[in-house]
Formats: sequence, C-alpha cells, structure tokens
Amino acid sequence: MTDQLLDALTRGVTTYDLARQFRVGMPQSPNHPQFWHVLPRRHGDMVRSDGGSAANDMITTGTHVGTHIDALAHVSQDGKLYGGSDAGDACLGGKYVEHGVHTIEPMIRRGVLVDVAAHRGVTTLDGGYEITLEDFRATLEAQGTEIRRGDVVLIRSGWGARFEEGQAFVGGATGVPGIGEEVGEWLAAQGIHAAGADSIAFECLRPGAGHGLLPVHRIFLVEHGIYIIEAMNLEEISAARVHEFTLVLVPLNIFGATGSPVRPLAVV
Ligand code: UVW
Repeated sequence: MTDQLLDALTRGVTTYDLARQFRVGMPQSPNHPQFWHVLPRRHGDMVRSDGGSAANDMITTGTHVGTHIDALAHVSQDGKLYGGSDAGDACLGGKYVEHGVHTIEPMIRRGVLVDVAAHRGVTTLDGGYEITLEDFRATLEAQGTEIRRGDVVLIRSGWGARFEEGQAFVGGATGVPGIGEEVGEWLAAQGIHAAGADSIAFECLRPGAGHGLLPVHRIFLVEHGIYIIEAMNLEEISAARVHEFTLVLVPLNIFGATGSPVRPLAVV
C-alpha cells in the first residue's frame, strides 16, 4: 500500500480502544481461572556474545477473563448447544470442535452504543438494576440511533468505570446492572450478530446471587447464536458521544476454546 493510499484511508479516522488492559490481579468472575503473567527470561539472563539479550514472557489465563468474547460453545441448555447439537458430542479430544471460538469470523460490522447510564444522567446504574425495554428504547430514541440486523450492540451501564475498584466491579454482594430477559429477547428479535457490555457478566446480576444464573447467556448463545463480549471499556466512546461506528474485533483463533481475549476497536 502506498503512503498516499494509507493516508487517504486513515485521514479523519478516530479509533477508540474498547478493551481493558490485561494485568495480574485485575478483577474477574470467580467462575474462571485467573490471568497470570511471568517473565521466565529477563534482560541479562542470557547475554549473547555481541552484548544483546532478549526477554520473554509466559501467560496462563482463563479465556473468560479481561475483555473477552464468549463462543457459542460456552453455554449449553439441557445438554444442547446452539442449533440443537449435543454438547457432549461437540467436544472431541477435549476441544469444542463445534461452536468453538475458532468458528467466529473476524468482525468488521456496524456497531451501536446504547448508553443507558448517560441517558439516565448517572455515573453508573445501581448494582442489581435490570435495564428495562423502556429504558433501552428511550435511550435509543434520545440518541437518535436504530438497531439493524447484523449489528454489534454495546450496552453501557456505567459499571465499567468501577473496573479499577477490583471486587466492587465483580459485584458479588451488590449485584451488577445490566439487561435481563426482556431486553435480551427484544435484541435477539432484531437479528443482531453480537452484544457487549462494560460489566463482568454482560447481563444483570442480582445482589448476592453471584455469577450463576445467566438467562441472557442462554437466550443469546444457545437459542439465537449471538456472541457476547464482556468487561469492555466504553468510557471513552461514551465521553465522546459516539453512538454509531465500525466495530472491529478479532478473537484469537484457538481451536476448540469456549472464549478468547479480544481487543475491540470502534472506528469512526
Ligand atoms: C462471566 O464471567 C460470568 O461471564 P462468562 O462466563 O460469560 O464469560
């Protein structure tokens, strides 16, 4: 690509990073193995004859920590995955050969931010608050935004601003705001491709209920084949009042995994 073409393609383009930074000790759901990062080799450990040296890393991580996407293989209902396949048969050689994260195409799609917290004029909705369809539609109307088939819909409750607070973000005792079955069914009926949120489990968690019952996960992942993106950083696009953009998201191509860390971008 020539410099002129690159310049023409990127001139006037703003890119928002919608991911949280991966860091040891970051808040995460107790449902998943934690992120761990060490440096097996640091500079000076092995110095070459010319004086150069290379450092390297090792990470271990659950695939559902930090900003991540849930593959359809992540959730089953009564032993069935999306499309009715048997969850047991879908796992061959210890890998989800069916509906694993390797089956998710890279996304370059219309993205929509539904900024419920901004519409309500609050920093964050309260822990355990279920965003109603009335809230949701009123937000869309106030923003002048419509949802179209194939969109990636990002829902901001404001809870994401608590990411740096650790356990408060996890929200076990307080609950976490988010959508419930009412909005989940409505969004599924619009034919969206994926949905994300700035909270840890995407949907509303009731106070004291932990991370167990997740009905919107069933509606999206099992009944409609809609991907879920969690723990997104939606603060910057909210502050910029960007409600429509091109969403770019590429999961890691991990054969047979149920999820993957992602670094989604909103491009306007
Ligand atoms: C949680 O971390 C609860 O969400 P998920 O399992 O969907 O990644």
